[in-house]
Amino acid sequence: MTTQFFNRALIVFLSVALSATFTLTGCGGGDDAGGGGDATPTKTDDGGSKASGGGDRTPFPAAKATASVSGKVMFKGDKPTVKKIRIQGDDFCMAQHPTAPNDETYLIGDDNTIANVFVYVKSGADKWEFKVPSTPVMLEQKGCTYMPHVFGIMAGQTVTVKSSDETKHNVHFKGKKNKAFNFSQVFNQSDDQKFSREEIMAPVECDVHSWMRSYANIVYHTLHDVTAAGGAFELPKLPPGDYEIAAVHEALGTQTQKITVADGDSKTIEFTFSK
Ligand SMILES: [Cu+2]
Repeated sequence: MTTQFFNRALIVFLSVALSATFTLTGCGGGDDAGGGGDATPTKTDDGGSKASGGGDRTPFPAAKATASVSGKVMFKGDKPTVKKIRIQGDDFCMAQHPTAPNDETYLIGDDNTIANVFVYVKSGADKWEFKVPSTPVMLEQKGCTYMPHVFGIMAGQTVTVKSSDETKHNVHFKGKKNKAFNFSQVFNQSDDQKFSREEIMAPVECDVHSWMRSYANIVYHTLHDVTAAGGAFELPKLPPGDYEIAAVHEALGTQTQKITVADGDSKTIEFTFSK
């Protein structure tokens, strides 16, 4: 009788200990959604070499890119509550916003379309080497807000960070796969930066104004777009082939779709997110 009780107690103890171990492991492993397992950059800058055509890539056949892919990003279900941003601690910023502005996380229209969704070719373009666009992507600080709130850029392309505000900002890139940068800017100051590795929804924040946030989406090609108000996107023209298209929202996650396009095709796809 006593032995039986002891055995049962031992089993209970062991199973509790085991489940505790699993819980802890699960917790640690699941906390890395943004950066994946590759948070620590390796010493060799393979991102740069991949961007400039490492391996056996061939130049992107622009002349064969005749298929267009466009579409819309929609929201389904109960819309999340849009928070108000509390602008405080800076007279200039407060003067720009006599009333509290809306938080930009959820820009969902009355027609349920979602703005600020990054849409890109996730696979199917890996075999090509893309020319880095000579035009920089502009990231402006205006009215103590980053504009745009979400942007796409090719690895190796310049992002010009500029301040149009008569106050001091501190631009802090907090990506996990690219080298961080962190510098202050005054009115009319402009600084160029580059990213070398693919990284999606990597935050750029301001260390002075806690509400300021933008998201950089760095890819190895130019086949990307960000939805504007109205939820519409249009990818640059694609050569015929099979592709996986991804739509990424900063809070709602990622949706993917596989498509096949032929010469001169005009395809429309729709992504639907819910909370
Ligand atoms: Cu700021």
